[in-house]
Amino acid sequence: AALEEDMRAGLAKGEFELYYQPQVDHGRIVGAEALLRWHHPQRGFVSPSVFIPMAEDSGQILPLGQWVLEQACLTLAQWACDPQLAELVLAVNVSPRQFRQAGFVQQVLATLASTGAAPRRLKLELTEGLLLHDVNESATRMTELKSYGVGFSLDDFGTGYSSLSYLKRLPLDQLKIDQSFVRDVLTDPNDASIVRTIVALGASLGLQVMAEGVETVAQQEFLARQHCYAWQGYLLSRPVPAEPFVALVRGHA
Ligand code: G
Ligand code: G
Ligand code: MN
Ligand code: NA
Repeated sequence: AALEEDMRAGLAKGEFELYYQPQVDHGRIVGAEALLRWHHPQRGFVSPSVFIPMAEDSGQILPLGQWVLEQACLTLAQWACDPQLAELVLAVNVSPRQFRQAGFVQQVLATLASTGAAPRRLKLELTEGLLLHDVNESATRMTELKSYGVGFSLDDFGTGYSSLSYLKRLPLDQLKIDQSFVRDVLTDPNDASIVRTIVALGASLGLQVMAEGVETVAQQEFLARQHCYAWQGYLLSRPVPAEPFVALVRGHA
């Protein structure tokens, strides 16, 4: 409860910050995933794996998620002024409660409009559990946002229900292979099979497949042999604040 109170106050006091982890396709940085960080004045750095579930339970995820969306869109609007950054796509994690709240679509559209961010540069990362809660309602919300150009990625793919019939009913753009499969892809034949299967599934459904948690050149080369050229992971960079991220893009070009 104390930490929940601190979250509410911390948002007002500017203790939260967006970090950016580069996403690569065919060797070029094509965008980033925005990842929330909390610098607590007494506890120091608090991990999102601790405070996001708490925020989801308490409902604090609604203002927090809205803050993330707004920061991400402000960042996109800034990048749009710089030719080296203007084409980057920013992926934002959306929590179940946030996605399901009444008016979510209007909130995203209003945030895009007020910040001047281009909808095409925004990608929302959703999870299977969130989408399957009510597939028809999910499809309706996604289709509306998609008509403006917003993209959709299915995060942590392979860890959820693996009921595949819903995939073709949802206007997704991308599957993200969960990092648990990438971690042992070179040593665990099951994980290697799962990765191959997801890549083939993406190809046959016309979805881009992105691997996450790539830490070694050998993992990246395995993925490339499966014709998976989109990835993110510590091999290139950990999530970093906006300035070093921009420096990384400029240095990488
Ligand atoms: O960097 P990592 O430790 O950043 O993130 C841990 C978990 O927190 C991941 O599951 C990630 O998706 C989640 N997370 C990070 N930032 C956000 C955010 O802005 N919104 C939501 N809903 N989840 C986030
Ligand atoms: O649940 P989601 O996929 O949004 O969370 C992404 C999480 O993965 C974040 O905590 C992020 O910091 C972490 N992450 C990103 N790249 C790597 C990596 O190469 N290795 C590991 N172990 N974690 C990573
Ligand atoms: Mn994610
Ligand atoms: Na993930």
